[in-house]
Amino acid sequence: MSDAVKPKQPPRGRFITFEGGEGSGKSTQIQLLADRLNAAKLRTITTREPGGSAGAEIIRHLLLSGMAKAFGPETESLLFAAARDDHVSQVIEPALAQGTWVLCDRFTDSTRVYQGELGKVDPKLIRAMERVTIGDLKPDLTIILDVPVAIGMERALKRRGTAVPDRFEGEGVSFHEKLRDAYRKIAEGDPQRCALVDANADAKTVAERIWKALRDHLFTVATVRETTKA
Ligand code: Z5A
Repeated sequence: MSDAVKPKQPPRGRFITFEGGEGSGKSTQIQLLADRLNAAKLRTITTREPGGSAGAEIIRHLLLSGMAKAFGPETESLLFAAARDDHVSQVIEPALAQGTWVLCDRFTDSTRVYQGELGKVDPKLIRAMERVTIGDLKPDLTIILDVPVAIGMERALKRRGTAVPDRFEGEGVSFHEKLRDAYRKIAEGDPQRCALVDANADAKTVAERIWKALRDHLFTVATVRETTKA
């Protein structure tokens, strides 16, 4: 087929991940950002980890019910990796290839923090699993929502009501403090990819902070040209 009649490939979508501790407001903010991007005519989907594809949702149940906890953090890491592998190949990559923006609630940084920093899984194993599951796929931007632990736990408790805490919600204050520190360290170490956003404010204010971070990181002159051509 000559170049003149080849169907035009849309520009690849952008991949934005959201990270942070419990109750930091990821799900709330992902939805607000998706609404804003869709309104700007940028086709956008939201998804989550663990889960996001049929196979990965089954593994999510295994992990969050606590059934896998007895096997230790290495095995839990392998299960998170298996879920990610399915999610990336079935949902994330096809959407990006079609020019859709993908907003994902948690991704590889969660494994680095929860299983790596807190579970003490060898970083070499974490990196090896990343090579297998995501290859060269790297988020264009990672929003890390930062909130004091007491506030995050209070929000999560309020939302949970009388329901039983899941595998990770059952952890204590010091676990969540270490988590927060680990996320701040990731943001500090990779400022090109990560934006640390102060999430200790009302949802609308946090959404504006995220929009600013997105503009600063992604909407360079080249990106605006590329997306308006699509
Ligand atoms: N995990 C892992 O260990 N390794 C991995 O590789 C991956 C994950 C991928 C998934 O839990 C667990 O899996 C997670 C890490 C582990 N464990 N924890 N904890 P999940 O998907 O069930 O939940 P989560 O990711 O932790 O998110 P969350 O606790 O559900 O919260 P959130 O999404 O960050 O927040 P939210 O649902 O938007 O808001 C929580 C409540 O606060 C809700 O009532 C809101 O209305 C309220 N809210 C939100 N924003 C505000 C503001 N700005 N002000 C006041 N109130 C607010």
